[in-house]
Amino acid sequence: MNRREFLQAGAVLAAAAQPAWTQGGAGAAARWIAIAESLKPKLRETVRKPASLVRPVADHTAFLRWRMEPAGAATQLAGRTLRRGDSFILDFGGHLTGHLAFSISGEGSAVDSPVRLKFTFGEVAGDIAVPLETYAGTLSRAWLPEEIVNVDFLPQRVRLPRRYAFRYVKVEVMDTSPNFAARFADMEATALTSAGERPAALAASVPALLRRIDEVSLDTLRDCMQTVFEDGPRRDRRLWIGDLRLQALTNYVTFRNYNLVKRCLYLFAGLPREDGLVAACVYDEPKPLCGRQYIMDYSALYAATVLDYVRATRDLAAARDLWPVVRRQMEILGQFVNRDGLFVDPKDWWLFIDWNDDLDRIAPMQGVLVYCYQQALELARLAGAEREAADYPDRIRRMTAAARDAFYNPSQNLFLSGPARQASWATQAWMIHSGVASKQEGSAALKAVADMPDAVRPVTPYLYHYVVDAMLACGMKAQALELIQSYWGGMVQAGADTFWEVYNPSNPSLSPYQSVLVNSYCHAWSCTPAWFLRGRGLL
Ligand code: RAM
Repeated sequence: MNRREFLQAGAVLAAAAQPAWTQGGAGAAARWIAIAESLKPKLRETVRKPASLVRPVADHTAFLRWRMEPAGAATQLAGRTLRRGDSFILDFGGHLTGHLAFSISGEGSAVDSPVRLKFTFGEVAGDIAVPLETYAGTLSRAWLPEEIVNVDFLPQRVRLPRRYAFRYVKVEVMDTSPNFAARFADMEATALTSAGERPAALAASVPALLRRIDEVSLDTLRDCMQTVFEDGPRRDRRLWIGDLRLQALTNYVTFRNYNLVKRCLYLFAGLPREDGLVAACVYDEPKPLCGRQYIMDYSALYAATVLDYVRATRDLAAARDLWPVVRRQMEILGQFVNRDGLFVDPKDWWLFIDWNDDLDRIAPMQGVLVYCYQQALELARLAGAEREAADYPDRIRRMTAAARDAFYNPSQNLFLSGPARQASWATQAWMIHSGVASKQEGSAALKAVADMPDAVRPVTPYLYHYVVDAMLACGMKAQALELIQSYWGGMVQAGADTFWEVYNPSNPSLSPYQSVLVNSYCHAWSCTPAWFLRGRGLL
């Protein structure tokens, strides 16, 4: 079931745990957390100055319905005095994750009351233009990026303690004494990241749109790289397996912070459910904690994330260390495969795959499982533990054959999922990654599904990543490049400085949480064009 059905059914976030199990022997979890903590990075700080003053303008031709219009140079601010009710909006010229600081002084006969200021931070123009009071989404409103600050004594240098993800900041003087005005100076942000040296830009001979897509991917990844690979610095700020995998891949060909990946893998290993299942997400503040949400496809993809890391680094000690964790995932998830080799939805687990609620997840989940058994088998080889995975080849064969029987429709060149025989992009992609579809079948299926107006399409860059990657696996290089240009390029053309959590070109108000005000516009899982362009020979 998808997230909505899962919550409606009142299913507990933690599906019933199995008997306790200690992966890697007693004390392993504590040792793994200690390793993870020893790799906690010190963040790099960069001072960023605002580029200009701006004002939002409603624009029905803009994808997100708002744009910013110039309203003067940022330096004009120093010459302005602001009274009760006055406000201004600064544009930092690009996205950042960090803290805002400014100096404030007073002018007037007497400073007989504090100055009360309201700050609103925006990743996109609409965040500033639409009053946050209208928020009616399903996530806590405490995520909304606003802050009221009282400054008692002037002049003063003020640094906002809370970290924000933003390009724009609106400052309103809510109140102060009537015979007094405030003056702002030295507004600046300290941007934070654990990304190291930025890789060189793509060659000037690369088409401009692709170069911009690459740049935006790098900025997205940079701003999500904090003390863990966060899913989005605006909201959640958490380490999720699905996001981590895609960030880590991109990181291997860009910032190359291998230790940050290792830290994240060990955090998951050290914070499992009682039975050894890795959580879908973990927190690292105030201390490493298990997220206590479990997503079946994410637990499976832990195997792929570990294998990617070992391939990128040849860190065989980590392969040996983490193999028991991977093995345990496959053991737990294998219980949901019946004797015929078919995945059976237990109905009390969250299956993610994508945020599209209409998606039938049975065939994609089968594909994820087959793919992850293959990844786990390869990891077992590298860890010198192939004997412990002795039954995997047979499982993979059985599950592949069962998938072909259950899902393949040769007359339509398509793989269809569930009782309604649903055609979706997700199903074709995962049938390809798992090898259930041959190269020829896969490319025919991807072409067929693209020509079906009613086929269920992805709504997130996360699933589009797996579609582009599936195209490459079937030798469809030109189509892969085209999709990157139209999908990620579509966000660039809509003004994205960093790539978004959800993007459905035909629905600008799509939000998994029923309000775009809480959508994240710098989202980890959308950074992979840089990986495709730099690491997959797409250019
Ligand atoms: C979103 C998170 C994260 C993702 C989960 C499934 O809420 O932001 O990106 O991994 O959903």
